[in-house]
Amino acid sequence: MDPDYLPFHPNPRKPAYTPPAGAVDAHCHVFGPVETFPYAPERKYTPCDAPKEKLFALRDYLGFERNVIVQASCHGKDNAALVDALKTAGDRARGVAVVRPDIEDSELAEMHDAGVRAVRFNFVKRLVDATPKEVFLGIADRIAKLGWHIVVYFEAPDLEELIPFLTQLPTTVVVDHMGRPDVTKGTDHPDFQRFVTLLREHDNFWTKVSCPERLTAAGPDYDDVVPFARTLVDTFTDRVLWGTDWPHPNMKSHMPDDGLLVDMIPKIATDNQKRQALIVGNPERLYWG
Ligand code: 0GY
Repeated sequence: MDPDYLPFHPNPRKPAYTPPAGAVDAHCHVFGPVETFPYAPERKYTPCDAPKEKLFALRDYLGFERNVIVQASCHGKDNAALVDALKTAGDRARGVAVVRPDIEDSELAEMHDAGVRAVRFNFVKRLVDATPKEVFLGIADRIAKLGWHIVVYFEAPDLEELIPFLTQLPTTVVVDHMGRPDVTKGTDHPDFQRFVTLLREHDNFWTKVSCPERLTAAGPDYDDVVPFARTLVDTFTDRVLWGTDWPHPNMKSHMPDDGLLVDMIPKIATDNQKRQALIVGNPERLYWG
């Protein structure tokens, strides 16, 4: 089965920046291998296999201790590859699953034992068919009882329409990739300011300052994305997470060097206290607390 985008970087550089003890890559994926964990028939793209062994080797190489592994749309609602990776990693990983509304309590309990602590609601139209809001609200009520939270993925132009729904959610809500701003418009643009206001007015909202490689217009070293990430880290220091997004599904323009991504951390979190919160304290509280 041929992947329909680029393979992940074969030999990322060793980052100059050394993460502190306990550092967490809070957004990454495992894909396949397809013979063991087939891709979902309803998927919108076919990824490159990105098995757990490669993820854990990259974690060690980049100087991280832990991962938060996020179920991506190419595996649909079959979380087998995710759960398998979590069981292998033990206390060194936590997971974010995508679940069916009729999932059994026993399945949720098994996922919890493996390390799942959140569900993901995906609103990106090129990645998934739409799910009715009532279905998401039903799932939200069930997982809230387990102490889990919700990760949401949408693009900036869709935020305005989503706010009434998002602000009903009963848990912590983590927004992937800074709500995907159009970085050519600048941090003052109403779309990004709407996102900042959402976080300011609702202290259950967090965000991942991740994916410069998707958001950039300039390309590596992604300096055009830094002001967005830095604004969020400066303003909401205790509610930000960082992740590589390895193996970078759907990246067609170029494949990022994961070492370069790690070297962005000091640019977006400009002192030790902010870096400690971003890559140790915040993920620790949310996923290991
Ligand atoms: C990401 C981003 C993407 C893919 C998915 O679930 C997914 O397939 O999240 C994307 O294509 O923007 O966070 O991995």
